[in-house]
Amino acid sequence: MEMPSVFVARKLPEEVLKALRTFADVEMWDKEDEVCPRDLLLEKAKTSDALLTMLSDQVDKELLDACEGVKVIANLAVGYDNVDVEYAKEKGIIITNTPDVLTETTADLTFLLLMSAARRVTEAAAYIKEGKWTSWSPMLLAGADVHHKTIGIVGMGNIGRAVAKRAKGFDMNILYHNRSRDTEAEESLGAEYRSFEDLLQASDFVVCMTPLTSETKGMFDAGAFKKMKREAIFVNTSRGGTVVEEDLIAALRNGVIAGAGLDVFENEPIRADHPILQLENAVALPHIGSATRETRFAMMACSIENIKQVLEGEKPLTPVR
Ligand code: 8YV
Repeated sequence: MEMPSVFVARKLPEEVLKALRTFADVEMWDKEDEVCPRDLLLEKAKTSDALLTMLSDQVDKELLDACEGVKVIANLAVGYDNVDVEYAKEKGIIITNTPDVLTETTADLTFLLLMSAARRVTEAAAYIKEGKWTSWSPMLLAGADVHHKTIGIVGMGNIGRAVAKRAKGFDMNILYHNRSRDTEAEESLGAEYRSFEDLLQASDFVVCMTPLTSETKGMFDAGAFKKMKREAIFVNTSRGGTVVEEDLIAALRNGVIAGAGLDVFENEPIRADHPILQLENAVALPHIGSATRETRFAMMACSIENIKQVLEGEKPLTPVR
């Protein structure tokens, strides 16, 4: 019997492909560092039964219209702001994502960025590497304490809650803002609900954990940074589009806020001449929130299981509703 065809838009490790090949004919864009060319993705959409896409692939109307026999598109990420979910629904194409498996890993990196910005880790690492460490002095590379400070989490989903759990371990005062109240986080973590403005004003660390939607796009703008404390550190591991990057750069440059830890940017990837990389008070990483071996394998396994379930006529594990 002929096996269904699956097109994978980025090179996957061989052991993962093996699982996919047990139930499908697999074709794959196999250049490690290059996004799958749009024309190829459009062409494969015509002939495949399933697609495995990345955040960098636009699953928009054009792509969905090109799908002739595609039953499922498994997006290798928890976020799906690259997907026109409503239009996929209209076309009867199932979209899946990879929630849960990356929650703790992304929360770890969020905390790492928060602490790196607070304790000026990248500056300090560069300082020692450049041979500048000639003596000890009382205020050399003095940063800010994290413990007992106030963290404000904007977006209390699974990852937000996992960040709050870590903050509790540091005896932090936890504030959050969300579309709806999270009574569980309030009871178990002592998190306090605040309006967006109140949270900005009261937090030492403002952490953006909200998905990118039409409501959250650009919510961290000049006005928001102005409301924050001058000592505040802004951390973003969700989506760069929630921030007006120009305003963030100006706020960091002009001392409106003290620092930032960023894993995501408005237009990724950013290049070495990006203004954010010229700032000493910003720690920047190349969107590696979920990038551990364990978690990336779990995300790939989740996507493959979703594809398998749908192609076998079953319900997917983690559909985007
Ligand atoms: C991934 C992410 O690193 O899951 C998401 O939404 O942003 C990250 O986990 C990335 O999206 C991989 O495609």
